[in-house]
Parts: sequence; C-alpha cells; structure tokens
Amino acid sequence: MMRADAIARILRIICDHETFLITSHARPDGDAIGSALGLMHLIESMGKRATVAFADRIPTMYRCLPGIERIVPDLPIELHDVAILLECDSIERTGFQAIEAGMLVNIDHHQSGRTFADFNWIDPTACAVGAMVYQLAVASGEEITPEMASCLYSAILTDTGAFTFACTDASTFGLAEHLLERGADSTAIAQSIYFSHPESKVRILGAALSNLEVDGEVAWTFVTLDDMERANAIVEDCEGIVNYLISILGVRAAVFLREIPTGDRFRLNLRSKGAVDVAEVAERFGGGGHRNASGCTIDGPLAQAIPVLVNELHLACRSACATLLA
Ligand SMILES: [Mn+2]
Repeated sequence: MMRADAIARILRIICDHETFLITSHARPDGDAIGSALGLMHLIESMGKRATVAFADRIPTMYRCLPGIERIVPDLPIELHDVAILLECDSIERTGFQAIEAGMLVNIDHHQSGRTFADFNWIDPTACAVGAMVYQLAVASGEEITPEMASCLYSAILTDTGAFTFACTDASTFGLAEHLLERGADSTAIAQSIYFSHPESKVRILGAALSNLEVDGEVAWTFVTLDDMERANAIVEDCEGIVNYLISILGVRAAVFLREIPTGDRFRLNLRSKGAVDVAEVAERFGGGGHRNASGCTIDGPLAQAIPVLVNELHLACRSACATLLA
C-alpha cells in the first residue's frame, strides 16, 4: 500500500471513531514514548479522546515530554473504539497480556514488522515511528503544537542516535527543522535525555565496561544481577551501554547481555555497523529489530551462551563481507 493511502486510511479511522488507546513496546524508548504522546496530542486536536498506556516504567529521562503525566501503567477497563500499537510486531510486544478494542491499528518502522492488526502501516524507510506520526499530523491539516513537536522531535532525536545513524538523511534534518520551528524545545530535551543520568546508570556502565571483551570485529559484555545490585541499578540504567561497545574502532558487531531475574536468562542488546545484520541474529533467538540494532532474550549460563553468540556475530560480519563482494 502506498504511503499516502495508508495515511489517508488511518486519518479516516481516527475521524470515524471516538476513543483511542495508544501503546507501544515493553521497555519503552524515546521513539515509543515520543510517538505515542505525539499521536495522543494529534488525536486530541482532532477532537477525539485518547488514552496512552505503557506496561513498563517510563525512564526518567523522558519525564520532560509534554503529556508524560497522562501515561497510565494499566490498560483501562473501558473498551476503546480503536487501539493503536506503535512499533510492535505483536500484541505480546506491548508487555500487556491482551488488548481488547473494536479495531487494532499497527504503525511500525521495523524491518521485522508484522501485519497482525486490522490495519497495518509498516514503513522500514522511516527513521522513527515519530516521523510516521509527523506525516499523519501534516496530512491531517491540524496545527502542529509545541507539545506535539517536542514529543515527535524526541522520538526522532533518540531513534536516529542524535542524527548519527544510517537512516539519517537530509529529510531527517528537514523534519527536525520543521519541529523546532513549531516550538520543539531541543535544548530542554537534550538536557533531559543526555545530561540527567542517575548515578546508578554511570555505575552500572562502569561494571559493564570492566567485563568488556573484544575479539576482532566482535565486542561483548554483560552485567549480572549482582552487578545490578552493587550499582543500585534498575533495568533502564542499562539502556545505551551497548553503544559504547559498538563505538570501538574496528568493531562491527556488539552485544550487551543483562541477567534477568527469571533464573539464568539474559536480555540482549545487539548493535552493528554498516551491512552487518544483527536483526537476523536476534531473530534466530526469537527477537527482532533493525539491521543495526536489535534485541532478544536467551538462556544462560553465560559460559555457554557467549561462545554461541560471538560465533553468530562473527558469521554476521563475514556474511556482510560476502554480500559486498558478490
Ligand atoms: Mn523506533
């Protein structure tokens, strides 16, 4: 389906209904939260009612986003006309058991996106779901308010790695320009997202970096439940640790493993550079994501899991070379 058709369909769905439930994936990131709140502001300016629910805690750094206080941790009992899921490949991905609504809409920009809903708009060329919500806002003819602009700018800022990932192009900066013109407070947002870390976040980073291993093009590290306790860290403090690994010169694939409380299992964040595909690696373990950023969960113990993973990452690096030579 053409992008313009998908946008028209979603705007029609909004016009034809009254109440909307908006949610996104578990362990929400800046795009999940920013695009959900941006969409909430849009739906409300179209004269409709919107509820935003997230199964997991909102990380402190996003507390600056306008409307953040409206997010609820539980699904409302009231049945909504439409539930809109942002960057989820299934209902499960939301972290909620089930989502009941008259209709399900799925908006996603992941390569691994699936058409599980009644209406699906998946655009893997979009740098963020926030950019897709922005297109909806422009097509709706509604005014882009400073609140909406700040939410969508945060989504795009974080999902492009502060405008550094490969998905960033001239149009991304055009988008940022437009959102700043509409009143997005880029300085306050940067201050909140990049310069307001709790001490525990920096301490768990220290623990992770002290476990760092590098083998050629592959880097990996982990934190255990003990490390987490010593640093007084919570899960969101581990966000972004993997980026330090992939920042190493010569490293093309990296994985960060975090032990989860449900007995000898690990949550993985994978990153890669260029043509190296870590979405494929994550998919092999039941996860998903983008070519250069993905995640999954695997069983321990570490001594068994790490060699398997490192081997997969070496293979991913090699097959990226093979593709280039073919
Ligand atoms: Mn995203």
